[in-house]
Amino acid sequence: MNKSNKYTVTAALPYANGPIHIGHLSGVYFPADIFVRYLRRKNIDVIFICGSDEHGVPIAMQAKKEKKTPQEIVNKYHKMIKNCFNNFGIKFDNYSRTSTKIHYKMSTSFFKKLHEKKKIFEKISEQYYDKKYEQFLADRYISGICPHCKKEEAYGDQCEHCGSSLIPEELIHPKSTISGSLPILKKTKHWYFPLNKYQKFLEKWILINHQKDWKVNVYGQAKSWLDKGLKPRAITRDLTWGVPVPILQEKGKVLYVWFEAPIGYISSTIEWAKKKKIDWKPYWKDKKTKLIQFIGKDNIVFHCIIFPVILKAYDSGYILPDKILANEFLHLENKKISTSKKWAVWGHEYLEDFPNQQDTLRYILIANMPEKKDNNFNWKDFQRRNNTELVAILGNFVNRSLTLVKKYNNGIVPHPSILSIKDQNILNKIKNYPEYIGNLIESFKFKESLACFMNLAKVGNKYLTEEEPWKKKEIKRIKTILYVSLQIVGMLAQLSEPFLPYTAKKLLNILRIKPFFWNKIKEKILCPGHLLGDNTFLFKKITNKSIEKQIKKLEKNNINTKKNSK
Ligand code: B3M
Ligand code: ZN
Repeated sequence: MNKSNKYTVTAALPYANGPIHIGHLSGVYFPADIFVRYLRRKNIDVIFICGSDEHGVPIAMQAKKEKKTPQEIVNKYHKMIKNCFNNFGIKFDNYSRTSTKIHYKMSTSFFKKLHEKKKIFEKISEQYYDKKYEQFLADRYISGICPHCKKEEAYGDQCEHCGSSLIPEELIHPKSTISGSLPILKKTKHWYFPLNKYQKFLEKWILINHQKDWKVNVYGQAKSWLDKGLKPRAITRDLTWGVPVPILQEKGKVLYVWFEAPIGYISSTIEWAKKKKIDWKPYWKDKKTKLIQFIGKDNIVFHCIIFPVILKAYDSGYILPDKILANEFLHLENKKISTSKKWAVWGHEYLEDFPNQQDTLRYILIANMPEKKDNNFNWKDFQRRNNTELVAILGNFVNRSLTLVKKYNNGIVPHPSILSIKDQNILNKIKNYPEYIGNLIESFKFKESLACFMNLAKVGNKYLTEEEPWKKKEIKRIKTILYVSLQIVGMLAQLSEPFLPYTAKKLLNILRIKPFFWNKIKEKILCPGHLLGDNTFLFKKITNKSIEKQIKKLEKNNINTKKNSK
């Protein structure tokens, strides 16, 4: 990683149609936050960009469900989502929303320029229409049998069962999701982006340039799209909620949310740069800048195929993503997470029940991150990992070390005497951890990087248990052991931030040290003679009672939603 290069890191813009749950956190936002926190600690010029996606059918549908206006819905959830990220320590440089003026300006300027330069074309076609509601049925307004997996209730844009991207015409036995009735066909005019014209360009960029350095799931999906051959795709919709198509006088046509939302990354950057009074362009147009995008698995084609060619067609020097990272799905108690079925753990509710235990959830979700395959979250495992790993290993080691230093050396880092071979080995070994962990984070192996961090805590815990300083007669030896232990504690304090930012802060405070730049973390973190601060517990045990409460809550939600759907 070259220090002079800038990084623009984006995280998928969540739809402002519901609160954030553990699936979002483990799939997109925690990995992105680890990566960015690490880059910041490397003193790299990085911006972390996100915002709420406030348009599209999902918003309009939620509004109908809650009997509110779409505007009320996005206001409500934008606030909730923003708070949730904030409360979990996900530190964006800018968290915007796609209803801002600047976003309207940016997204319409993209459309206008593509239109002027004839990079898009218009076409009249017959599309499904709900006669009762007098509405065209795009995307999630229409459902039917998936032509690929044959499961029912596939949407007009995607089958949630097999993940295929669809267009309404492909659905078998389509029906309106608003009225349940059979749709009729009606003529309408739309603008299309000729993806097919960019087939060659994408093949070179993805299949040749990125075959090796993109994640298998991302590369695989992009390749399968290219293998099937790209077709023109509509970039407008007959809807009233969204960014109006700029070249039209009449109302009722808006930009397709997947055309406009990714431009939101740029709008959010501009908003940030304005506040900072700096130039946004180097973050999007400097060839040396790396654009890294963290997204959900169901957003892959939009980020690998559609957004890049829109940037390319717009032709004003935008960089293309260097990496697009998507995880697989996280399940909850072995069942698919579902907001509508209330089968989820929501971030804000978690914090009500486990206040100040953000890092516990961060830890468990990173440790179970579905990096290569789907993974599962269950409450018993959550409790077990908290109690046997965070409390019993990391917390216990730190606490024992500090208590002993208080007892034997008044809370002052002792001077070591003669180091045993084991002591030396440990001191030598720990100085490699910043690099080990750093390399894993740079390769987007977040689970492994956390395991490596925990391994360091295990090394410390084992050392202290084996050396048993409390049983030693010679104070010199006791102090030497405590010196070595404290170096491990110091290293843990320096390295914990990307994963456990709240714990890192506590630990640095207890030790009365500042965070070092990652490359400057040396083996001697705590110098002899340094006075440590007051010890506090880092983690709390999680009781059976609190876990049973969570399990009951899930079951109750589940029963209620089953009843309601009957
Ligand atoms: N809002 C999809 C989602 O929340 C979508 C991502 C947009 S990224 C530009 O799953
Ligand atoms: Zn399917």
